[in-house]
Amino acid sequence: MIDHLGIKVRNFEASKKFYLAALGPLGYSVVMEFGGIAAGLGIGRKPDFWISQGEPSGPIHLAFASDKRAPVDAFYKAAMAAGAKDNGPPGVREHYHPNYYGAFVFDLDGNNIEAVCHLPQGKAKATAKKAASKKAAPKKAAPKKAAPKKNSAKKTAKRRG
Ligand SMILES: N[C@@H](CCC(=O)N[C@@H](CS)C(=O)NCC(=O)O)C(=O)O
Repeated sequence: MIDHLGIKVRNFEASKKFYLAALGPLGYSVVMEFGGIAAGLGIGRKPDFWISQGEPSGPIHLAFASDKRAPVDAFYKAAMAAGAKDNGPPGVREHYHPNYYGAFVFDLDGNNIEAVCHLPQGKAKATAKKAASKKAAPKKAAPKKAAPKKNSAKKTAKRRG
């Protein structure tokens, strides 16, 4: 499992603004920042995507996962409004698999950035509902079996004898 990934960006502040806008719909924010030259973005408190000032080593392809399709649409819209170049609007890419719903943009340095949902439409909602109902009504613990009475076998044996 990949823990985190970092890329160099030519203009740190511009790219920070870009990624905040583009990844906001996926739940990302800036979690850590160092001296205005490096920032770690993530969902919650753990950064898994870092940008730092420097010369990009070459265009990379990076995909961010979403468990719903709507955030993929929102990612594309936000990224385009924040200065991205189009590399493929939101939609199913059946050549990867029948439920591969992705959107592709080129970021400010020409990296191919994607948001992708692998779940069939409607499935994510159903899964979320299931999880919520499990939380609301946790399974009751199975009742404990009554402990056998001590020496009951012996007593029975005595009575018989
Ligand atoms: N314009 C294409 C972009 C597809 C794309 O970039 N796919 C990724 C794999 S999911 C890829 O080929 N990456 C290789 C690269 O960027 O060099 C689309 O809209 O489907």
